[in-house]
Amino acid sequence: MADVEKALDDAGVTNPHVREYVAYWADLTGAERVEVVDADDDARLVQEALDAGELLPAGEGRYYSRSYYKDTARSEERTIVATSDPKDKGVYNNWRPSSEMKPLLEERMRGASAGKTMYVIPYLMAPPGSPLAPWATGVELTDSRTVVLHMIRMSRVGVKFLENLDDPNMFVRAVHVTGDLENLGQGTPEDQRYFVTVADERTILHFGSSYGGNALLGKIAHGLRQAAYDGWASKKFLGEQYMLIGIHDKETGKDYHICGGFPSASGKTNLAMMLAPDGLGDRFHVSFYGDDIAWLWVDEEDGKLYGMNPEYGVFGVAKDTNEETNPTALASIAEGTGVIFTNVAYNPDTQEVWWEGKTKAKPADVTGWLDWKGAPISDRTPEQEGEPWAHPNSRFTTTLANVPNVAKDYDEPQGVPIDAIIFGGRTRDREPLIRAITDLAEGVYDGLTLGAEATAAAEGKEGVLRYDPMSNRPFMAYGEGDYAQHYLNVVGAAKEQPLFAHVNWFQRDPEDGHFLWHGYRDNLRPLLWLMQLKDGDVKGRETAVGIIPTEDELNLEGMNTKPEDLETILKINVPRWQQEMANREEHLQQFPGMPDAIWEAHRRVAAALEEEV
Ligand code: SPV
Ligand code: MN
Repeated sequence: MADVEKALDDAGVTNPHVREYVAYWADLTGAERVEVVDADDDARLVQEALDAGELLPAGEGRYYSRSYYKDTARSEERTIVATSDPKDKGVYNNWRPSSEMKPLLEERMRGASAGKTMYVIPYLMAPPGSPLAPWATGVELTDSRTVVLHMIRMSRVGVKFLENLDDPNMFVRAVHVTGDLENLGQGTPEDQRYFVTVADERTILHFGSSYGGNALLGKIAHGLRQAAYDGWASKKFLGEQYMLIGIHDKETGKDYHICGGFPSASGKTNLAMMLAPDGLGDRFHVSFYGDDIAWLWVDEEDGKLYGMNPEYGVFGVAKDTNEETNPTALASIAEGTGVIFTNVAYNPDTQEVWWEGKTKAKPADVTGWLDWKGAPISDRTPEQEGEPWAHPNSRFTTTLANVPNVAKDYDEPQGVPIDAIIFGGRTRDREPLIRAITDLAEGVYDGLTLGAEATAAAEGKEGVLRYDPMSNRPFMAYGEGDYAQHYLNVVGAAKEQPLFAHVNWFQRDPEDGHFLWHGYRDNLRPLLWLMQLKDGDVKGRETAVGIIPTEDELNLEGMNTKPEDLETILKINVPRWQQEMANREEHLQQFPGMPDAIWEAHRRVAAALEEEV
């Protein structure tokens, strides 16, 4: 058995609650060794992982890992929020009583780390000194070294984050046990996996996966589900799946900060890492704070709404990342960055990696290339020709500091004042390029009715949205009605209200299907308009669903958009919107206790649309 006391003593862990927690799980999981890790251990752990074949070299200071082929994504069906209060049950949180789930997880985890090392990862999901740090402290226990290496990139890791806690018992207990991946029946009726957040006990128990979102417990389970619950229980903050950027106007000296939620595959990471388009780069600088999570709160002293990214790195989708879509992401995974690639294609002879969309064409010479499962491309039969080389959910994991335009103050404890909260899906019609919303309840209503278009991948009827409220559908921790009220309360407490806006980069021509807006770096243009609106420098045009820019208000310098395309994306198709309103009503009706303010906002928008006919 592991000598837990010695491992904790050697690492200088004095907190008795942490010691007791580690000892309990070391005993239950049957781990052979216990090792407390610190970010400073990275180089040694990388070398150990290379020696063990868990990582493979992908050029200087770049690494490659492959996960078990049935373990490549988050599993929403197996993810559960458990508490002792049935009132916490929501539509999306898969609520179950904690009295049922805890014994079940303990049973799965008992003895499951036999022969393995249990790593103890003290972490902080916040810049050090943040007013939200008490909710950001956690200790992940994992039996996977690859998970440790990812956690070191994605969160701040070290024993020092456990020192001087106001309440020494206030840290998230996050237990990850990989399990026997080849015998877990992933995706079958006998699925053995469980990913449980026992939210009212601040305990996370994840069994049966070593893939990112299931295993990096600081990120999704703590950073989103637990944080959402804690923010509500404490009445102090929101934990949202938002990107966060800064815009600096060199002419006026002003700084703006915008955060926002986008359902998967709506370009959130590309937006977060965008640079100003060539024509505007002399005047505006865009800086990167985060691509996936923001915690928002109101400072009681100055009454401003603040936001910060609790993460320390980026766990980005590799597919389609290239010089046009995301040049800063490419720079952040260059040689020497310590990046870890997962499930992309790999060439052990040349140590190169490749994914669909990295370059227009696949590498012409297939010699040495292996697909994400490790099978040689040269062995493919003609029928396998069309199969992707990389898994569609293959990833790169790199620290924020590697992103060339990372904000200078990304690590500062005070966070940044939030000027606007934006939502955006991928919608082929109806949604204009941008519509600004000045009313809080209408903004929250807009977020609650956010969705992504049904595609072949996510089944549904074409043109009908798969609603993803606030892009939080997989991370909802408590009832949606309570969530809406809490959102109204937190943001409503700000002295200066942020603007809300809905954006859409994906409208298509109904005839030939071409995108009506170029997107990528040009997405800065509507955001600049939004900031001008905030400053009172433009007025826009009022519509039933918000304020939209007039054509001459948008700065299109250096861009050649066809006038007819521009006209389409700056207009409201009222009959199409009225159709959508009926779907929204049905969507909102499933949530008990939705605040009156949200229903009133819905009715106001519906009535305004009637008037616009
Ligand atoms: C997401 O799926 O939204 C992610 C990646 O950000 S994961 O950590 O896998 O959840
Ligand atoms: Mn995400």
